[in-house]
Amino acid sequence: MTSTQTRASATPQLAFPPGFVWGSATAAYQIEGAATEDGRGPSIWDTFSHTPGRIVDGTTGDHACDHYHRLDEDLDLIADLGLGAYRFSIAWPRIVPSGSGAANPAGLDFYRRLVDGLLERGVTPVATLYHWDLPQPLQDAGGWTNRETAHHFAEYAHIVGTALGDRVPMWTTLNEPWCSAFLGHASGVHAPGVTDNEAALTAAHHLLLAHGLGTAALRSALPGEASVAITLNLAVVRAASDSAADRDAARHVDGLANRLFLDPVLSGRYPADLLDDLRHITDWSFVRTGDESIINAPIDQLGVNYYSPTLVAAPTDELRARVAGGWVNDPQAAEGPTPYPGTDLALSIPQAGPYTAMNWRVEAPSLTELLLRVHRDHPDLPLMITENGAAFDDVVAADGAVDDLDRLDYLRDHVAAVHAAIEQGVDVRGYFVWSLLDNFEWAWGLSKRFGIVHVDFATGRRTLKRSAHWYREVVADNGW
Ligand code: IFM
Repeated sequence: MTSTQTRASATPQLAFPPGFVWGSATAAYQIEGAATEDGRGPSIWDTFSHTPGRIVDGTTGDHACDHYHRLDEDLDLIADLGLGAYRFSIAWPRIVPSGSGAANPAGLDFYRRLVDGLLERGVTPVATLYHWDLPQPLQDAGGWTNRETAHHFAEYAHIVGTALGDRVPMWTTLNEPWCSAFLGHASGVHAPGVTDNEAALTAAHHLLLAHGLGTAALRSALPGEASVAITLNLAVVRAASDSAADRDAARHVDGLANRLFLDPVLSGRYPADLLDDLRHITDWSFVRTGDESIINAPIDQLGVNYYSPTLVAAPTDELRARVAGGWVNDPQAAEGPTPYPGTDLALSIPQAGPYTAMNWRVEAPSLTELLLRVHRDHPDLPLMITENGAAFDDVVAADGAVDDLDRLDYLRDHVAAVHAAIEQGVDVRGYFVWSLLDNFEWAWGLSKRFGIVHVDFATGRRTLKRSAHWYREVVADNGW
């Protein structure tokens, strides 16, 4: 076996369309470190990670991968992998430390250096404006439950678009607003750690409003040819059985995970069934006349993040008791409220393996299924896989090598699943591995490794894992 063969090496050759974008992705709080340097203000993730008990291994993003100080080294790494594009996020608290008002020139300079460094190396920069690091002063004023936050986001988007618009061709407003809304405000396992279903639904709406207002603000600052997108973590939601109750549970969860975001962004209206499901939680009065049209601002493509399918059932007393007794794949989910408001209608239940180190089921064909579904519902919409990848418990050999065959197989099978969707007519323009580097995996801290590049968090040393060597060949060959 050569260094880049996989256990699935019998897979037939796959050629991707010319111009297919191969990249990798990261996010500011997860890699940058330098949390208090050059005028950066605190974000909700600084507050949350410094709160005892919030992060499984007690770590914070204060240093993470120290990317802020190792920028040139990481840029060389990106170039060495031959990536066509690199997706990074911009830390709002570096640009506007108090959340609103004047920009911090040192913060803009950092991203100028990053973008210029990519361009010099022939790599296309893909910028995400919001990957969860809300400036703490905005949280102190209500965060995403306060409508004003959406307007502040648009001001920030305009600042960044004006500063970097001449050199960044692809933009994403929000990364995974489902997580910000529901992990942040319903289950509370993410910052700001709120557990209030009405707050979660309010936050979801204001995040979507921020996307709409931010898209308009960006477009007013960007050259006409720049592409603007939103990235959603879409779900393949399956009913645990064919019973009417389980199918209804799956409808409800599909509404919260997918349609609550897809429908207003792409069609300008919230899904009626979901509005009805949740009237016992909220009267939706925070949705004002005209908001859905703002959210429906035209986008050039949709970013899709995908990891694993979801299985749901209507709760029975027996099921509730089993879940309360810890019968879940995700230990975090066992301990607190669910991220799905209205789960008197549905429960997320364990699935058969194989699993990643996150206990997420590995099932690559579900990505094809998801892409076909989005294409069926929105046939003219170009798609980009803005994240896909897996955490595994990597072993570093005595010579420093990381032979991460599980990750390599996961990536290979999911890239093949993207190819299968393209063959069936889905317009998928690119694929970004999550993640370039092992990094700060939110509530899991530094304990879960998603990188194709190993990071020794004590020394900062970067080592290409076997999956990175494999990916470099895939990028060079536009497939295999
Ligand atoms: O690490 C996260 C990323 O920040 C957002 N998408 C999912 C990844 C893995 O959990």
